[in-house]
Parts: sequence; C-alpha cells; structure tokens
Amino acid sequence: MRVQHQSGFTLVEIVLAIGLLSVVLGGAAMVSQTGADAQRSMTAVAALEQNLQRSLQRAAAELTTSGVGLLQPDPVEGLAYNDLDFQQVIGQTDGVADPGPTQQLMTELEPGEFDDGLDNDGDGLVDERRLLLIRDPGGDDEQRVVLCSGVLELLDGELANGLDDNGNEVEDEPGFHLERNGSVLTLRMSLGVRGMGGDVLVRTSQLDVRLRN
Ligand SMILES: [Ca+2]
Ligand SMILES: [Ca+2]
Ligand SMILES: [Ca+2]
Ligand SMILES: [Ca+2]
Repeated sequence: MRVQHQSGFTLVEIVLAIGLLSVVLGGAAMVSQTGADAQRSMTAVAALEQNLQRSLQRAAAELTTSGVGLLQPDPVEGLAYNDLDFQQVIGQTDGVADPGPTQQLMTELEPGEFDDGLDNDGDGLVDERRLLLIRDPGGDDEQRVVLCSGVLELLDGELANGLDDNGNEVEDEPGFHLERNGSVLTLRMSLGVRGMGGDVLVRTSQLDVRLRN
C-alpha cells in the first residue's frame, strides 16, 4: 500500500502562517516605535535639563560680582522675589565697594500668554514666564536678554494657597525666584516644556551664589 505523504502547506496553514507573521512583525514595529519615542523623550528631558542649568548659571554669573547690600528688594530668608535690581561691584575706593550701573533680573509673561489661569498660546503651560536680564533698564542703552522661556508660574510642587506645599520654607514662591541667607543668594527655577506625547516635562534646580560683603 502506498502511503501518500502530504507535501507543502494547505491554504489554511498558509493563511495562519501569514497571520502569525504579521502579528510578530507588528509587535516588532511597535517595540521599535516605543524605543524611538523613549529616545525622543530622553532627548527632550536632557535638553530641558541643560536649558535649566545653563540659564541658572548665566543668571548666577551676573550676581557673583554683586554684594549683600546691592540687591533691591533684598530677598531675605523666607521672602522670595522674582524681580530684582542689582549692582555689581566694579572697584573699591578707600576699602568701600564701588557699585556699577543697575541691572535687572526679572520674569514676564511669555508673548501670547496672559495671566488668566489658561494656556493661551497652547504650549501646554499655563501662565508661563520667561526670564530676562536687563542691562541699563529704562536707559538709552537698555538691553533685554532672554535667558530662558517656559518658567512655571509657581515653583514645581507649589500651589497658590498661602502654604509651603513643596517644603522649602517659602510660601507660594514663583517659578523663578531668589532668596538670600547671609551672603548666600539662592536661585531656584522650574522649567517646563511639552514632551513628545503631549505631556508636560518639568525640571527644577537651584544654585547658590556667594555675594560680596
Ligand atoms: Ca502657555
Ligand atoms: Ca494664560
Ligand atoms: Ca515652597
Ligand atoms: Ca503654596
């Protein structure tokens, strides 16, 4: 008796195999897509972190040559200001510091954004600010330098409720602010940016500057 060996595949088997293959390939594509998204998200976080550190360092660089008595208003412990007039020490006369021209560090609403609790410019941030350094404010040679955009209205973790929600001993502090303890001036800032998936990425950092006495 001759046994007929089945050779090749039935139509059903071929259809099943193609179905399985597309599931496998689809899964592989999804894994690679997720990997690309994760990579872009990491890049966005790294760029945000770099922007935050660089902006804080630029602001701090202006203030390292300032002095304890050369800040107006004086952001003493527990009081945080986001707008500051300061002078740098440019020399000494009979042991007394000579202050240079007044400069300003300040935040203002980003263009297209209003202080109304809404995200007017559709960038995912509500009432966000930008940080400015102003040389010769109000003068003929006034120069406005934008240090960064995407400054949160309040520091991350803080709510406008008269309480210190994020536990740094300052109540309702703005997203960029300065606080002086003795000759140490602390700059804190929270920056936000919309990530790839539409979620808002936020990073917060602080930097201490030792002022001249
Ligand atoms: Ca906005
Ligand atoms: Ca707004
Ligand atoms: Ca606080
Ligand atoms: Ca609060």
